[in-house]
Amino acid sequence: MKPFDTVVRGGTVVTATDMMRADVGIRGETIATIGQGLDRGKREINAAGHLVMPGGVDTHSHIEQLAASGMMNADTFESATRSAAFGGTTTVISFAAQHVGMNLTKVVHDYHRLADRGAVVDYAFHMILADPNKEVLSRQLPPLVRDGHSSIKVFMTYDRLRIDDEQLLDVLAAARDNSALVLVHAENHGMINWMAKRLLSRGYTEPKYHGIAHPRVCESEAFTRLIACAALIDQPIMIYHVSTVEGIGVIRRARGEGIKVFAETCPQYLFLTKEALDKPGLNGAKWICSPPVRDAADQEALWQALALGDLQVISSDHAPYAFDKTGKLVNGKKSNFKQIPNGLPGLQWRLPLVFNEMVSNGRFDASRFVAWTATEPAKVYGLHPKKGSIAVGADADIAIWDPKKKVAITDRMVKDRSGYSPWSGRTIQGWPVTVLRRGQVIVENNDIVAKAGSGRFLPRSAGAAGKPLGLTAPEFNPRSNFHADLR
Ligand code: DUC
Ligand code: ZN
Ligand code: ZN
Repeated sequence: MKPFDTVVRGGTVVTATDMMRADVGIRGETIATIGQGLDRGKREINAAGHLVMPGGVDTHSHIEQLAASGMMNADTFESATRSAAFGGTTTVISFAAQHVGMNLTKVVHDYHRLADRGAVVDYAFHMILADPNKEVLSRQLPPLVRDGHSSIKVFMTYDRLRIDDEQLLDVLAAARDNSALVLVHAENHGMINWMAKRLLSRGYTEPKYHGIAHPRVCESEAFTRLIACAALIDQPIMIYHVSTVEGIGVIRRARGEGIKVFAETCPQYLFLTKEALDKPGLNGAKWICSPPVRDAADQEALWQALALGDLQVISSDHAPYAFDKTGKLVNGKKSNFKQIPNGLPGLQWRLPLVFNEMVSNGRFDASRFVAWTATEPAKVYGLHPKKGSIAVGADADIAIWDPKKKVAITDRMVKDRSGYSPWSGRTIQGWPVTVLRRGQVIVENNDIVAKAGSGRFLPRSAGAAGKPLGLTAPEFNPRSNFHADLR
């Protein structure tokens, strides 16, 4: 038998279902053996006292992306994925963002070029469709899905990106025809703009009013409409960044009725409340994201929804903007909340924050942590079993966590290009001290040692999550629609 290239020895291996004292033997890029007393490897990593977990899978991150505001966000693929690796994440899915008038094939090609030269962790793309016309849906989309871009993201709000209900139905139908999952930013656009105008016209311009401009009901209303559209087409959907009790209620009811709805939330909704935006001057801009952060009762409801399986994934929604004129303050120091780009940096912080709450504070256990941050996202998006678990034959993407290490978060620690952490001032316990990507150590001794461009594209098919239920709405059934052929 060939010797192991690397043995991670003496740690506690954690999967989404089990925890066991075991060594992990790696040959080449994959996990060859999990067991006790493995033969020596060419390289030995002592994991005694540490947790040996799959590298995180972050399936919602905006990288080097032209955003809704028309601006580029702060990161390059290199800076974003270095920050991800430093925080224990070894796979990211970011976006290839089509804006109105753009050719989708070219868009996807261009994002590939950026990732190919910069990424230090493995990556895939969701395709954002802002202009789902006939040419895009019938000619450009099918070969792109076949090439491994098996998820389509759409927005129900944001002036430059949003699609209306008719376009949403077109996208859902095209996704069904091509076996792709549909991911949605679901908020009621009209309510947001109406509220914003009312606030601004009365002089309420500060960052804290951003949250007030996104009434809670704009989430549950959009979820309801979205789910009705998805059920009509029988197309599975993923609802992004759930933030409210009411939104959870809509998802729970739909899932209870057997509709195929997946959903995620993010650390900002689990750990922040709207008071975070109530800072002097424009300082609250650092915490402006959409949907906005809400209240303590929403946080509890989100944890409960995760526990009950109504939400399956915790992603970062990484969308970094520096707190200066290249980012949050692009419209000057007198900006109103509508003029501030939306988004928080998150790739570096997602896992440590969630680990701190779930494992160190004892809210759940390490297996659940692995499930919601690695295994489930990998399954939903067609990356499992290659990614998202410690298993024989899987890619050797491993984060070795010191569960005792205390870290006081400061802006100086930031590896992305936002220049600040929304979490500065918090102390957390637990940190991924050593990170391997496909068998290669990419983080050790507080240092990132991966080369730009060493990350690899991960073509995916939609897998079980994207498979329609096979339920036909009466209007599509020739037996109850006067024999019309509508499929
Ligand atoms: N909201 C989004 O929909 N995308 C990026 C960041 C944000 O706050
Ligand atoms: Zn969004
Ligand atoms: Zn997003």
